[in-house]
Amino acid sequence: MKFGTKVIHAGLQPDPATGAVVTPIYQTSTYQQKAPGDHKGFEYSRTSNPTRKALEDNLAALENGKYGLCFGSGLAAVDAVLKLLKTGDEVISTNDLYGGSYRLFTQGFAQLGIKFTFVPMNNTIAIEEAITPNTKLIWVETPTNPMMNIIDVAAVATITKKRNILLAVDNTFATPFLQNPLGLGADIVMHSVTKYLAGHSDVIMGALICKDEDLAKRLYFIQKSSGAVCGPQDSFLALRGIKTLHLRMQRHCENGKIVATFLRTHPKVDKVYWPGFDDHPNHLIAKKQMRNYGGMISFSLNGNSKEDAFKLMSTFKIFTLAESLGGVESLTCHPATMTHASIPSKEREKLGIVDSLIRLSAGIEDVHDLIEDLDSALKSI
Ligand code: P1T
Repeated sequence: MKFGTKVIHAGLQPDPATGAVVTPIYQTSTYQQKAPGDHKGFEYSRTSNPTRKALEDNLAALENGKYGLCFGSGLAAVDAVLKLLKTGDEVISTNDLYGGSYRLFTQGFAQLGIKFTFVPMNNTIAIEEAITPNTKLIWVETPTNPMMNIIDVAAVATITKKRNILLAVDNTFATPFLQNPLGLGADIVMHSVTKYLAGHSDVIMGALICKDEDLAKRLYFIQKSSGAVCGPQDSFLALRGIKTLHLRMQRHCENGKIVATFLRTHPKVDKVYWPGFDDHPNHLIAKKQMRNYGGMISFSLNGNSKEDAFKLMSTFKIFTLAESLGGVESLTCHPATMTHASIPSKEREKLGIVDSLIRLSAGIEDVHDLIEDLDSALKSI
């Protein structure tokens, strides 16, 4: 099955009870048993729920995996991966990543005796040097949030496979429409379903997908034991959103390209970070492992003034100033004060998250309106 068919059909069947073509919202916490242990595969909705199961099977198919698990948020999915570890274990992570993941690592699991080392993941020597006998997990985000660096997943997988280290890839920015990390050698794919997958800025949800049965069993155990699952109504919304993922992603990519190209030629703009540019430092890796370059763009302003950045963002008429990304509507955010505030300012600056850095999520509106919005807001500063 091709991707555009899978989003609509994979893992989904007409409802066995009624023939309903659309997966119903099974708004139930529990299921009748004929005798203790004699049930139809569902016992209690923390463990499994038919609406959530349909979504989990659909996501597993989209990522060319075997097992899908959904959670109450993207961070709950990250949390479940980290619960595979124990005190004394070590994690090597991309140094440029979503601020909430960084906070969970450094202020959550580090307190429990798990050590985190952050390295620029395009430098395989830096990864090799950071590995110790206790390294159990490598955490990759690509494209990275917000600097749009691209990590060569296959190159990192060559390192992890040799040493029996788990490789998890946060595929939120790319989505399975643009890249499939399991095929590049990753063991676990993580998504903030909140973003492009659900796609309409109306759901908070996370997901994990893997191929290995033992790993899936360990993750299912964590999912049901910790209980950070999503509800049936949100599962329904995510399933509905995913049915148009391929169409939306096409438009996000087209609009992203036009927006990035416009910004690059603008005299008030300093740097534009978008992996589709030929001279993006990781463009060749992006070309190799992604099918297109997505709708996320970051840019900084000449003069690097925070006041100008704030003025610009509050002047926009269509780009809404808000956290999050990947919805049909265009959003903008100021990473240093919003999504990446938990990263110490010195670290942020080293990564390029400067005072005037602005992140855009190009939505699927008419691109002429997006360009006009950018143009008139840039004139105001
Ligand atoms: O918000 P939540 O569903 O818990 O997902 C967390 C998360 C994980 N990974 C990446 C790459 C993300 O971008 C996010 C959430 N990011 C934002 C809310 C944001 O505006 O960047």
